Amino acid sequence: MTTRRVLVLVSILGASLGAGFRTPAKDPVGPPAPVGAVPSARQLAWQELAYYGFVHFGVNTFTDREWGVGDESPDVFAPSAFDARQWARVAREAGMAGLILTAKHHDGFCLWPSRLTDHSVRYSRWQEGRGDVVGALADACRAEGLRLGIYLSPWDRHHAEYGRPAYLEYYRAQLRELIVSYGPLFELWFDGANGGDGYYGGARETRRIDGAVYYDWPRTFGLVRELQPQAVMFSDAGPDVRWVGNEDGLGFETAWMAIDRSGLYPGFEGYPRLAAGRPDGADWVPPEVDVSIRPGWFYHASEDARVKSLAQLVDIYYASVGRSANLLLDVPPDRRGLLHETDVERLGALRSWLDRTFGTDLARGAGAEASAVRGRAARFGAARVLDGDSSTYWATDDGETTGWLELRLKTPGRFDQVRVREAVALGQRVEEWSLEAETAAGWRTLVRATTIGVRRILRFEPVTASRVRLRILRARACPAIAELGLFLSAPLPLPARAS
Ligand code: FUL
Repeated sequence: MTTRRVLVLVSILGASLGAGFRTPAKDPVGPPAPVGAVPSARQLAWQELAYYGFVHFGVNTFTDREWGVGDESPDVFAPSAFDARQWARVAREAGMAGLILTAKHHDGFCLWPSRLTDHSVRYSRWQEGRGDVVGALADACRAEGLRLGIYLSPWDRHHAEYGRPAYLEYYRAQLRELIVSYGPLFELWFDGANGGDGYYGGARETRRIDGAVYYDWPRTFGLVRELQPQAVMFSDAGPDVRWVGNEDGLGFETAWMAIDRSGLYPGFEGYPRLAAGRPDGADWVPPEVDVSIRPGWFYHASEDARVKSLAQLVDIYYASVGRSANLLLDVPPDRRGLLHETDVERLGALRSWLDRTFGTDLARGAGAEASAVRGRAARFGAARVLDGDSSTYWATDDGETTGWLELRLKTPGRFDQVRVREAVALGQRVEEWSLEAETAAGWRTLVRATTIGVRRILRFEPVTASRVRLRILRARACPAIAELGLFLSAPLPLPARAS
């Protein structure tokens, strides 16, 4: 036996003997009690996705509209080089976790060969009626390792029975068709828009519905829960994910994951006023930021020169993912049925910028200590914010709602942003915090902010330091901080100067 092997054996024996003789250390405290509303397992999983894509595609792509009237002939839908695999490949390369497709927009045209209507790809000359956009995208997502989500517009400007009970039977049957035919879905998207007028089977009139009662949402939500229990459902009213209240890519600086769902429904008037959430809201319903890479949701050749710049996309990333929301970025396929070259280039530029910025966490390998540690237990120690595991955390004792956590970098690092995450399984706790660094000129406050939530990323002037302190200034209960990272922005190309 080599000396090394003997040493290993001795140390194993020693460890097991030691364990046998020692009185097991009593864990003096358990985890902090949750505060307020807490996420479900499906919400916790969804929150980790952070960034995925929206695909608006349908008759509008060919009529150059944003809202189709509902009288479009199925033959209008005629992509010349349809390739859902290209969408999925681009999305994967862009770092997106999945794609959500408008299986049916307000015009009522179905992108899958539904058995319930003649207003679908089945009645189109495209692929001799054998085409199935939803099926093709489901296959493409599976092949590229992406998740699939479905947008099924409740408002249907084609259907003759819209506004009456018979339409609801149809809507739920459509939903059932989709959720049993295309494998697991990660998100169902229930839009709240309703403009009133439409084709409605030829009636061409205005139909007003009472959004609070007409759709009987609890039944629809129940159907999804029953058949796709892992899927989250989005609407102004959740139940799992809520609208952020604008289409500009802007999350809230002070963002609470909880709201009061009671009385809300998709299309609730005045919803944007409630969109920031409330610290003591009864229901955990985190926000999703939906925004398009172009001015419109659908493709319009006239907007080819108005694809958002890398700098705009970067700002949107910070204002959404950086403010405790998920980012749903729309990239609409063109009339070929392909994502346009400009959009593809821009998504790639964003991915590479994000990789270069967040690829190196300057806090990795740092020493960590805190003003106090819950029960002095290692499992709640300061080092937990550096272990890359969002389920472990630094916490203080009950009632200790302020404190600091200091990182000592091995060598001074230059950084201009911080990413902080709370252990949100225990509810959202922090109300105010700051970040300080010891610079050549002494300790300086780099940033001061309110909520953290799932993740908060804040930028500031670049600084070089080796000691950095996260200060919790106010919290609803003892803080539980899951992760803390420091990063330096990759350079952004200068905007092209107008000639
Ligand atoms: C809105 C719709 O009216 C738009 O057409 C688009 O689908 C957007 C994402 O939601 O409410």
